[in-house]
Amino acid sequence: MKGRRGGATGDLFGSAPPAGAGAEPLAEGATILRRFAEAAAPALVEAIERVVAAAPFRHMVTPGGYTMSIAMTNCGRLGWVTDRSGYRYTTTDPTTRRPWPALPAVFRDVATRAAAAAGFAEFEPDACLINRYEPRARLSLHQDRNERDFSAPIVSVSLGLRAVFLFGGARRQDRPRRIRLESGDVVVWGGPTRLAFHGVAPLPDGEHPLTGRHRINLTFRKAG
Ligand code: MD6
Ligand code: FE
Repeated sequence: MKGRRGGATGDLFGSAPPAGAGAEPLAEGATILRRFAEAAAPALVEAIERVVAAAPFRHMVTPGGYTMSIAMTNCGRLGWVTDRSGYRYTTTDPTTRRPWPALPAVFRDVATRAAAAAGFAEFEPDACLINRYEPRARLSLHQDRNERDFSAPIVSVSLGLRAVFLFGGARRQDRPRRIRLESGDVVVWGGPTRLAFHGVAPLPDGEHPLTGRHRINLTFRKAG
């Protein structure tokens, strides 16, 4: 895929970038690691397929009664869910009534390496929310505040179709910055802007060799 990125970060295929390489500050405590997960992306997609075979994608309902345009599932000890009674983390998938599938080793590996590259050496995720966007799907501005401990970062991995990530301020009305995220880009988000409002603009149509007409986002958290 043609990108507007310059050649400054070099070819990241086949080897992990050294800590700090390609790290782009987004806000205080938030860092973009461009293409950090590009080499691991095919293995991540395979692992997603195994998770989804056990815990299928589903469109959850918000407390306000709206069905989300994003399809979601989870892996790890805890999974994020929403229904008419609210947002929360559960140990059991409400659809299958089984525990969420375990965090695949390749997931944990990418998440902990990315956290370390952004300065969070101790990150141990216990939850991974898997979001699947189809063209026109979007995520309205929200804060992530269902986790117990806001001192742990969130590691967010983008796969497949590119999206525009909206990064706002402490108040919903703050006009968000627009950040293009491409396949393999990782955002590590912690510290003072941990509670910033953020979202994803409606996904443009397209085709990606890894994911077809989808974008998949993994968000790793220490939720419990
Ligand atoms: C997404 N991400 O990129 C949605 N939240 O599909 C999020 O809502 C998000 O990327 C907290 C931290 C990083 C994120
Ligand atoms: Fe979020």
